[in-house]
Amino acid sequence: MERTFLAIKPDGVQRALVGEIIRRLETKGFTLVGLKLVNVSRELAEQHYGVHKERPFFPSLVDFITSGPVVAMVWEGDGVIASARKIIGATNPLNAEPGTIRGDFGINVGRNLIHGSDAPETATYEIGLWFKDEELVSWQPTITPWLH
Ligand code: ABT
Ligand code: MG
Repeated sequence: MERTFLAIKPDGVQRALVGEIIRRLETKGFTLVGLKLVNVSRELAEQHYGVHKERPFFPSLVDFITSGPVVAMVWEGDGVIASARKIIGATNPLNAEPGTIRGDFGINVGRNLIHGSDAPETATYEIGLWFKDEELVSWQPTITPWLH
């Protein structure tokens, strides 16, 4: 079953959007298999955003993601990687459609509330970077199995 890594960034936590964001993924029908609140080290931030190392915004990106607690999550379900990206919306919240998380709650590209893996390879890399195997819980909803 497909899995993706999602992280509610420090701005999402500070704006009290944790419940709202989790609700949107839960009610869509995806299954939460990993969840923790993390104070992100610079080392973890630099590994997570390694692909952006040469970009001018890299230092401020690392400063931001290490500035406060982050809610790290792994979600499971058919097509969850692409679907979560749709639910999240465009990188720049000003371009994100209403109805998406960024479209409904954000205006600043440097404060875009939530991260979502962008492809199967990045999902595998990011899940392994943020979670130990024993922190992930495999389970099957039995009440609404048709959702999954
Ligand atoms: P993430 O889910 O955080 O990876 O965002 P997304 O995949 O939608 O967009 P990318 B391109 O990966 O952006 C990573 C972070 O860099 C910030 N950013 C990006 C800027 O601040 N300025 C820019 O010009 C670009 C392209 C936005 C993302 N995170 N934050 N916060
Ligand atoms: Mg990205």
